[in-house]
Amino acid sequence: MKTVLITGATSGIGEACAHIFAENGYRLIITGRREEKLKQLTQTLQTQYGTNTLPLVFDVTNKVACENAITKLPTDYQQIDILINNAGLAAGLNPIHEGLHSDWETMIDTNIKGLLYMARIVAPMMVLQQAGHIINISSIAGKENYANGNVYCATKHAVDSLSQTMRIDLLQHGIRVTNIAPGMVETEFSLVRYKGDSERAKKVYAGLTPLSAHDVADAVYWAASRPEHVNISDITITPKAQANATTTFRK
Ligand code: NDP
Ligand code: 8X3
Repeated sequence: MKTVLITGATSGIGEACAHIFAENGYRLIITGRREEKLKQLTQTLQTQYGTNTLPLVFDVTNKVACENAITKLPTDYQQIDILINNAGLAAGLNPIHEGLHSDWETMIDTNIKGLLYMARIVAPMMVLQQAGHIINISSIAGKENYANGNVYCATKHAVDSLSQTMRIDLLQHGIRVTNIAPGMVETEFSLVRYKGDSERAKKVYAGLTPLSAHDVADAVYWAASRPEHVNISDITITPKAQANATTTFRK
């Protein structure tokens, strides 16, 4: 049985990935900061699919917490076959001259440093195995830029770049690296970006059908389930109503 570690599984894309991998017979390590949500998901996965799930509560911005969680895994969970670096967020949407330092730090610490901490802990385990798959959830904001997206876009460009360089560094160790770049996905993302303003969050998706978290999880699972000799480098996935980061068709 293969093991997948999913960061940020308490909602959205990470939670949908947990379902699809559980449904397909994987053993799961799910992480996030919200303990209650992780507990509930563990229970649901057990009930729906009979999945062995290890919930780990930690903040990916805390390097020591990441290390403590992953270096003390129970024996059954020590061989990680797939790491899905999904935990991430946007905080605020301000022009650069009005940006909040605290928002910038949160995004840089989570989207770049958190992803790096996890890769730095898990990649050596995969190197020992001479096998593994790292799937980084970047964004269309890692391919293009949009007004007021400044630091969020920069963090996702960093993820895109790291996916490319990880692929080079890990090539000789038989480790696959995939970058996933979704467009608009209706999750808690906009609610988090707008700090709980649900009306503003809802407007992001008004007049179009956004991707669901499941749509993205489906692409993640497809990349993970290709034959061993195949590496899917990069997937950009948008709703039909979104042509690029800034062009949408709304009815
Ligand atoms: P959600 O807000 O629904 O989920 C984000 C997840 O990340 C949560 O499980 C949250 O868990 C976790 N997370 C955030 N910060 C931390 C942290 N410091 N430590 C641990 N976990 C953390 O959003 P999405 O599912 O949409 O986002 C998932 C990824 O997809 C992100 O990287 C996002 O940038 C990316 N993305 C999203 C798009 C969208 O339109 N929704 C489009 C393109 C990319 P908890 O709060 O419990 O810690
Ligand atoms: C989330 C999608 O377009 O808001 O990464 O940046 S977008």
